[in-house]
Amino acid sequence: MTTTVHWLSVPVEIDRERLNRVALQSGLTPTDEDTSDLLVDIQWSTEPDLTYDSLHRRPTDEAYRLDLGVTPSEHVTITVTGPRSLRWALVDLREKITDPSWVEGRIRCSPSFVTRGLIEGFYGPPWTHEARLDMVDFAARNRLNTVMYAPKDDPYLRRDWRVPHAEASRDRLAEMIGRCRDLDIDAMVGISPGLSMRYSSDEDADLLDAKIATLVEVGATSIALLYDDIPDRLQHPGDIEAFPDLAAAQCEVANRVHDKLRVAGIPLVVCPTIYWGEGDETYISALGQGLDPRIDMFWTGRAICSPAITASEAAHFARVNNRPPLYWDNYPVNDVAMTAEMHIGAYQNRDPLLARFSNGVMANAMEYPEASKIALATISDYLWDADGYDAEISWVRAITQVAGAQDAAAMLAFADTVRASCLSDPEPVALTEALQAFAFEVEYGDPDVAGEKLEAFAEEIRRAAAKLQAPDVENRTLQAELVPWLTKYELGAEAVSALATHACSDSSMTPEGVAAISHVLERLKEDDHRVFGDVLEMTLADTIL
Ligand code: GDL
Repeated sequence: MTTTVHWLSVPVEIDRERLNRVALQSGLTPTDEDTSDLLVDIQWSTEPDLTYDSLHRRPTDEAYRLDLGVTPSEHVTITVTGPRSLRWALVDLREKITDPSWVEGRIRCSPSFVTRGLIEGFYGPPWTHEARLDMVDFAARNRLNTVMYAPKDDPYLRRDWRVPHAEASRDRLAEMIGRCRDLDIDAMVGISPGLSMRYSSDEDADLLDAKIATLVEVGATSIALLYDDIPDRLQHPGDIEAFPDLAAAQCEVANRVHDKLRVAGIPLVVCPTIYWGEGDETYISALGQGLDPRIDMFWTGRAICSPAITASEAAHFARVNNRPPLYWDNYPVNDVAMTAEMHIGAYQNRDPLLARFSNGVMANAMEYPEASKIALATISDYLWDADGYDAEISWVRAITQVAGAQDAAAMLAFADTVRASCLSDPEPVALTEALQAFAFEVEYGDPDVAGEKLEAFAEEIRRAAAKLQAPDVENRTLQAELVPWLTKYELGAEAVSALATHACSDSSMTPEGVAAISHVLERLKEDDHRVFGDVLEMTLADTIL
């Protein structure tokens, strides 16, 4: 369903053609009809209340004001301060018009965090070019302002960093960055020379400059120098002779790169080799002291994949390292040791006060772009309004946005069974409750009723699995990414059904019952995709003890 918009007035500062393009990109169709869904009056402002971010003490181009009438078609005034502010206002209006809780009145809107982004920075097959472009569109529709390109398996940026880009790769990168520019999004590109770079070598310094010059030529608006996942001590004899330690070598290279980029107005971010911990360890504090304070430092928090991030941890990092951390948050990424998990749960355990001590968060996505969007949509909600963020509400909104309204209920039921991640207890809430209620009813109530209720739950799983695996599902790309997890989910219905049939007696089980449960348990164990946490297999194993 399209939402139409009619402009009641447009200030001279705004180019109408661009305005209509931004509206379309935000999901609004401009029309000349004054019977449209939205009637919008646009105003331009330079007032400090909208152009200054007092929390981070810097100018902002992202704030806007909405004056909402009793209904959307009655009259809406948006007061904007520039291209980004206009874009976010239109995205917000597009969201609000479908929200039944539309409230009349004046709202000043501005993001909690300065940098809000996503990273293609995982190990594994990089996204396709089309998926990457689509992800930039997704970022814009969710008011994320930064996209970082740094897949570990792009040879030109890591293993073969010295080799100049082939024309086709360069063109694809330029197109992706062009899409970012068109959508008012910063395009950050990460370069990782550290697997083989000699920090003291002039020749390597020139090659690094040449590679960075290519990235700037194709339009990168910021550069990240990534020293993660490389040897954590100096190895080359020339480096050992030239520098007291790794931090000194890395600072010299980074500060030199920063000086060059500064001339072109391009900011630099550095990712340390040890990028997690307390923030005051010897290496990181040496890096923090040695890097030019205008360089941002990536930090993943207390662990590589941090279960929680608090404002006081960020404040401690900032004190020791001369700058607030820019979080590289390893969620929803599921590479390396996490490949059996599917991270489609809501973002959680990030302090609502974090924005006071950090300029931003960049979320590292999964190799599955479509499935990543679920967590990323919740992350964007948190980053825009950390105080008002409600993980459950945001999760339902995200699932509806990505899976489609038709399949949202089935997807929520499935998503409840794949909670396992660094952020969340792996146990599925609904299934755990159903199994506990079953055991109680068998022991203290009516075993037949217990069996019927659990069978009804198995049927719910069966129905949700069938809906999500059906050819007419709304998001086919998402479906394809979830295949192995959905297959196991479907098997879970069989397992729950076997319990309902054979374990609903408080006396011992029949030999057929034991055989049926053992069989389904074996099949569940053979498939290591993380679905149903531990509770299902544990319950099955307990019943045949
Ligand atoms: C890492 C890598 C990242 C990877 C992630 C999860 C950083 C800075 N680097 O160590 O590329 O996807 O862990 O495995 O996090």
